[in-house]
Amino acid sequence: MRNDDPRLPSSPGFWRSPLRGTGFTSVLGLVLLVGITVLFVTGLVSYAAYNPDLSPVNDQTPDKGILGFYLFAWPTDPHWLYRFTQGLHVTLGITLIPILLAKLWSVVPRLFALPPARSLAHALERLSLLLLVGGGLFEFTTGVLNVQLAYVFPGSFYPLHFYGAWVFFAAFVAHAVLKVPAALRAVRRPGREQGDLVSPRPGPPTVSRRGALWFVGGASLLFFATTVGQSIGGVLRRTALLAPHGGADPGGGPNGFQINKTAAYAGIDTRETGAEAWRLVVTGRGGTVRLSRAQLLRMPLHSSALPIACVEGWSTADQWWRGVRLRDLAALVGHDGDPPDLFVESLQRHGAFRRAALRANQVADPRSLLALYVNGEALSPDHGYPARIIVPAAPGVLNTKWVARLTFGDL
Ligand code: HEM
Ligand SMILES: Nc1nc2c(c(=O)[nH]1)N[C@H]1C(S)=C(S)[C@@H](COP(=O)(O)O)O[C@H]1N2
Ligand SMILES: [Mo]
Repeated sequence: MRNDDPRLPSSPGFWRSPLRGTGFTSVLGLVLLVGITVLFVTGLVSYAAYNPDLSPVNDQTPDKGILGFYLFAWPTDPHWLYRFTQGLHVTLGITLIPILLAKLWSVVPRLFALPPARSLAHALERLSLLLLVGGGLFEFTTGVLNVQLAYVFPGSFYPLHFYGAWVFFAAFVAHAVLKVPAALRAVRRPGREQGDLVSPRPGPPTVSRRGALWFVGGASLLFFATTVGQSIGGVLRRTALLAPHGGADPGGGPNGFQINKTAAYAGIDTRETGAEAWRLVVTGRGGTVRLSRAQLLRMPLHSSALPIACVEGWSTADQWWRGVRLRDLAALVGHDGDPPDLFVESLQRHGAFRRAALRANQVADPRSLLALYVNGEALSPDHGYPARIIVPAAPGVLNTKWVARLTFGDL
């Protein structure tokens, strides 16, 4: 049932670009081989950073089952760890988009080839390609939408992107095992294009293969240059033209750094955060204490220079936080020495990030604070006044703002 009518995409003669061939596909494929492997690894690592096995409030994918086999206690060193892994994940993902699209363009004639299946083996192979192409487009689309629109799929983004990653990567590994030998052969012996992808009736060239690769690489570089500033922060944030905009304007001064959700958005009323009304309720095996901000300020205060690093890929440079050590608060309610896990609750009544669980190693770190000041000034309402959590190396989600209650104990 071979189709020879060049007006139909199932005919090889329909595809006329003289660029197509194993060599062009292989260069792009080898770049993706490295890039997508790094994406997969940083993705899994960033998932581990939530300590999703610690508490259901940290995890949006409770049915992860054996896919959570590799989870470990997320470390607190180096203090920029999540800033690095998640910045790399998001920036690299965006940078690879032009290469992925070019790779798909280079093999698109194959997707239309008829008959759909010549044998059972061929049918299975095409099914795996469906998972590869569909899975790839799905992972890139859900990733970009989440970064750009800030959690478009509330609650469902994590499971979709997480399970999708495993399906996609399984198909990717199978494809790489089959194609890497041919790809290496093709790039070692450049020259005339070979293989079934070469058009039987090529049109006149409008660009050389080298020119086309420069074009794709240039597009990638442009995506990189207009994204990476959001992970560096400070003035370079303004170069991140592709990063999400239109969020709250943090203004200048000590509190003048990126704001995720404003106090108004979170429904925080200034009447609840004033000196009269606000009390921090701390509970542990030794009982419960209620502390005003003034009482907290009379405890030993410590400083740590730590960034905020969001899952969306943006992060701030180190900010100078000052407040009470979490382990000192643990000691206050009967946990001297080795502090246990910690369950944190915000004044905020609705929304996914009003609660978080921290693991014992995070509580024990002397840089982990209930912060009262940032950069020498009281926290602004949008950065969590009267008090917020700040923990080294952790994702922003664990840095709960407008803290109302701390419960120490093994989770
Ligand atoms: C997101 C990742 C990728 C997608 C969506 C993708 C998709 C495809 C598709 C649909 C085909 C055509 C079907 C076939 O020939 O079996 C193909 C062919 C090919 N791919 Fe990939 N691929 C990806 C990654 C890679 C990687 C990592 C390599 C590694 C070198 C690679 C090398 C090749 C080669 C050499 C061919 C055959 C070209 C020819 O027959 O002339 N691909 N790819
Ligand atoms: N109560 C509460 N705390 C919160 C959030 C929230 O929505 N509510 N957002 C979290 C997220 S996702 C991030 S990235 C950081 C951002 O902190 P910032 O707004 O001070 O930069 O706060 C975290 N703490
Ligand atoms: Mo975040």
